[in-house]
Amino acid sequence: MEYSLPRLTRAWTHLSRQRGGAAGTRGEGETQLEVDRRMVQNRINQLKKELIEVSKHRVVQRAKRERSTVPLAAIVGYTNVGKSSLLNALSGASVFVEDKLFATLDPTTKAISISENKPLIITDTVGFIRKLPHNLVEAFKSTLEEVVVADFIIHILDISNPSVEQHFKTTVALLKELESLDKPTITVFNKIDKFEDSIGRARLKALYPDSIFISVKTGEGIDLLLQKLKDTADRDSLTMHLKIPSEKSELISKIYRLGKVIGIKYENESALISVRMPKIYKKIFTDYSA
Ligand SMILES: Nc1nc2c(ncn2[C@@H]2O[C@H](COP(=O)(O)OP(=O)(O)OP(=O)(O)O)[C@@H](O)[C@H]2O)c(=O)[nH]1
Ligand SMILES: [Mg+2]
Repeated sequence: MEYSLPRLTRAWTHLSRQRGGAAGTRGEGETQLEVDRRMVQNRINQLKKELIEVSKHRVVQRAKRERSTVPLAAIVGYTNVGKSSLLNALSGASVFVEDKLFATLDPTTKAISISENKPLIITDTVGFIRKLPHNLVEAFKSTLEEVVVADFIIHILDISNPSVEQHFKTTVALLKELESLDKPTITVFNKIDKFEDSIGRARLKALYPDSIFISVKTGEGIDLLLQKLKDTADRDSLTMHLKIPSEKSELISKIYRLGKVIGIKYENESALISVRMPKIYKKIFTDYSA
């Protein structure tokens, strides 16, 4: 609309036809073109207001999730590989968590229960592509931030796409940019219903031994993925209570970088910190257990 506004001269006949004789909307002395401009400008203003509301809502939701101790997984991958389909399949395959905390999650985020009393929040992201146009990076930022705050990553690929290995590299490069490469990652090859090449499949299995092969369409392998999610959530993230003396305060920023700080308070020259962190980092802080 911002693009079209200065170009309305030539388009106004079309607009007025579309509006179909809305007589009376024209203010005194206003030409048709002025009316059209005013209408477009009003629409732009309205959409901008709505966008601000959307991003406010997302910030609030994200802040809530960051504070919560529920593990958070982000589904990432090249565009069109089946990320959104997978999110729907996962939330369909498991019991929805009835909890006030999750009642207002935005549509791209679902809370599932991977086993008794073990909720997991899963969030969809925008499809990664090879060369993200620079002016779009800003627009995608809020969805990419979901990756930054995630406890672990579900990296999904379309096995039936001949460029699957290129897609793998593209996503890994973006994860690296988001400093999320060292998070526990589950590699998932989707659309096996469309891929009959058993040698090709064996080759991928050899290249990515921890990967899982699924079809969101037929449901094959979804149970394996759920099991893997459960294992990863159990195994790879834990809550630690640390006591950092003031002379080691440089560790605090490291804790913030590696984990999700749940609480922090200062007491007698020390910081007492509760943090959820991938298990792999636990050893760094063994000397500081509170
Ligand atoms: N044959 C087959 N098609 C699938 C499977 N999973 C998803 N699809 C189809 O793949 C297409 C893309 O699925 P989406 O879930 O929208 O993919 P996405 O990764 O969310 O796409 P973007 O959000 O655009 O990046 C849809 O037409 C799905 O129906 C599968 O297991 N097998
Ligand atoms: Mg999608």
